[in-house]
Amino acid sequence: MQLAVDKFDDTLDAASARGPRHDWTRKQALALYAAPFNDLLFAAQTVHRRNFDPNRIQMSRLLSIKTGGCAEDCGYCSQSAHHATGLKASKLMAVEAVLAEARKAKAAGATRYCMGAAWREPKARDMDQVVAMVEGVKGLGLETCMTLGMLSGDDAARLAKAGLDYYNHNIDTSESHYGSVITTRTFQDRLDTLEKVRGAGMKVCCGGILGMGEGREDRVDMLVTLANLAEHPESVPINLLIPIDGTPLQAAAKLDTIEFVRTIATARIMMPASYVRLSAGRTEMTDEMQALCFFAGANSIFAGDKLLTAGNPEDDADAALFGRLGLKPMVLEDAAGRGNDG
Ligand code: SAM
Ligand code: DTB
Ligand code: SF4
Repeated sequence: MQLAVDKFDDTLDAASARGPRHDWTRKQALALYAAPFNDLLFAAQTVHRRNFDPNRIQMSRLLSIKTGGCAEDCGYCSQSAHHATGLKASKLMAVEAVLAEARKAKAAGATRYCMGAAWREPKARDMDQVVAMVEGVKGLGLETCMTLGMLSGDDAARLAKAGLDYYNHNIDTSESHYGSVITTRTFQDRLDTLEKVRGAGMKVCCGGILGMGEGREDRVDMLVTLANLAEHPESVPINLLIPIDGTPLQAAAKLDTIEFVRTIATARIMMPASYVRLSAGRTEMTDEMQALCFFAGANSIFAGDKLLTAGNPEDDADAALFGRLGLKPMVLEDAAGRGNDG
């Protein structure tokens, strides 16, 4: 037993001595992921403390600026036009309406505002409106994030110029599981957009969803792809599938909680300076599960009672949880200079 622990310590020391790594093999990542749970969590918390204040959580707020009717067939999504989910589609919101929501989010303590659209990619005719949203939200003193689907190099450059700090574009799962979840685009399409986002100088928010019928090796492969990008994504959202009636994944088997926590801990170790976000699915998590995730290195959440179309814990519930755990929301000055988010 002791031998296993020593070997694990060696692996970790080797991992951290060379700084953030981009050359993970599946075997190395799987060895971390599958280590005795106490060793894994201790290591993840150690790495976390070297890079962040362990008791501060970054808070983002989400707004769906264009809901439903999406051309893509993502098997988990309420907004795909391919699935009969009963969701009412709506048009792109007016800029002023978005700014009114962003002001409320700021007053409620958010430091980052994330705007999502149910698009395969933005159309040329929508870009002026989207750019005005970025400029307006940025002008309120919030960090800006958007998720609009695939981007051309020109779109990415325009968004960056308007002041968009982050672009969210998830790889969602492993390359080998991808085709069982989405058929209207490829894993490579996602990587191509991520490169354009980087090329335009924006920060990357990229993660995935757990509990979509994938295996442990798929979860590990997803983390290997993220950690082996030329630069680690500054934010790594880890979503727990919210099963939506009418989608192909409506009856997916529930993921073991410990597997979820292992994924968070492994992400923390492999991408030591990234914000690891405990994202969708918190309404189904106990306080104890969320506490374990924070101990494992998650240091960001979506706050507010709505995600894009699905529910999220009420502010009161999060405030009570933070009180029990002695956690504090991060303010923008905390975020500057911590992690790789400087
Ligand atoms: N259309 C854009 C795109 O797909 O990139 C942006 C919006 S999309 C809803 C953003 C992300 O939300 C997805 O990539 C997926 O990871 C996550 N997501 C969507 N539906 C979900 C669900 N039911 N459960 C958990 N995560 C979900
Ligand atoms: C991410 O990884 N999760 C957020 C955000 N990026 C855009 C979205 C979660 C969506 C959950 C399902 C819904 O609200 O429809
Ligand atoms: Fe469209 Fe995004 Fe939903 Fe896929 S996840 S169907 S791209 S809104």
